[in-house]
Amino acid sequence: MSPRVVKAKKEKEKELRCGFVAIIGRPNSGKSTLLNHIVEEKIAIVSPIPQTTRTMVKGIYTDERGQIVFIDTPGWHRGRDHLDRFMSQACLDATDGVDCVIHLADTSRPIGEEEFQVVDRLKHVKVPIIVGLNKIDLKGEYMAQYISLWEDVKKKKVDEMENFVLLPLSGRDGTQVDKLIDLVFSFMPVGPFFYEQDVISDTPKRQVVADMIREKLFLLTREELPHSIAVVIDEMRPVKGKTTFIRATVLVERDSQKEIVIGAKGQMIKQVGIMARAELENLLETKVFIELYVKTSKHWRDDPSMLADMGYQA
Ligand SMILES: Nc1nc2c(ncn2[C@@H]2O[C@H](COP(=O)(O)OP(=O)(O)OP(=O)(O)O)[C@@H](O)[C@H]2O)c(=O)[nH]1
Ligand SMILES: [Mg+2]
Repeated sequence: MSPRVVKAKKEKEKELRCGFVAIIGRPNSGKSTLLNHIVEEKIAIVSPIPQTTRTMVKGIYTDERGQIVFIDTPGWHRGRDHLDRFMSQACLDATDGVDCVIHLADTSRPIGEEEFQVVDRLKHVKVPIIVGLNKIDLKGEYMAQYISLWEDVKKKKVDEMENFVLLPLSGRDGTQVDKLIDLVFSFMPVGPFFYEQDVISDTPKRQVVADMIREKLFLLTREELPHSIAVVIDEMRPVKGKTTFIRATVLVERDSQKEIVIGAKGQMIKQVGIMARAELENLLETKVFIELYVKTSKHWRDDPSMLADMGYQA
């Protein structure tokens, strides 16, 4: 690069605002949906079942103003096993070293114990906090509760708080998401890009594939079953350049759950494969062939080495 180009690049970088923002909230508040809307692609799985996201997922937004790395986190909840602890830790770790935090609240539901815990954890955060009053398309019946909760914790009225903004929005239909991005940019420091401009995520492909299959299992199975499910990718390879062959094992905790996941005459697992394939073909831009196996593994949620194999490790 010539000295002139280097100088021009440095001048440009002086104007760019680039930084990290963590999206924190209790399970099901819409964090992953918001992330997908921001990057305009489905990079994080979404389901109506709480505790869908199990790892941090980065979504990178770039425009002429700079670059924001949004970090989607597992919903904050207390649990007893290794996986629960890993998920809560991932949520807390995400607030380290970021330039801003978005506390995403579901205004269609009253505040609960988990919300108190989230706010209690965030009250000492030094960086600016944006409270995203989410799901405003559902009319935001409980919005006032979230505002009072923060006022009680900070012992101040909202308009007296510094570095603190409330923003009603909908991550699903996009209401005020542009405004959210504007606000986040206003809190980003000046500096160069962290990622190439066309990168929107850095999640490894195997993790994305495992998550997509797990999402279909979450959508098709009911109640407590999803929390007993994990997906391990045993093999993933290109075949003749045009097809991706994927062999994966679905782990469940009990034999009775294995029967449900397989379904009568294998119908359930077949449906999971069909739905996952359609989405993965889009994502991988190849044809996809999936082989799914179901296995009982009683204590996978509490087995550190199995969790590490699945990418659930610190
Ligand atoms: N009406 C409405 N529903 C939404 C909105 N955002 C998310 N949802 C729904 O809320 C449910 C949970 O969404 P997720 O994006 O998976 O929530 P999450 O906070 O990532 O959940 P965890 O990963 O479990 O912590 C899904 O059924 C979404 O379709 C919204 O703005 N409006
Ligand atoms: Mg999520």
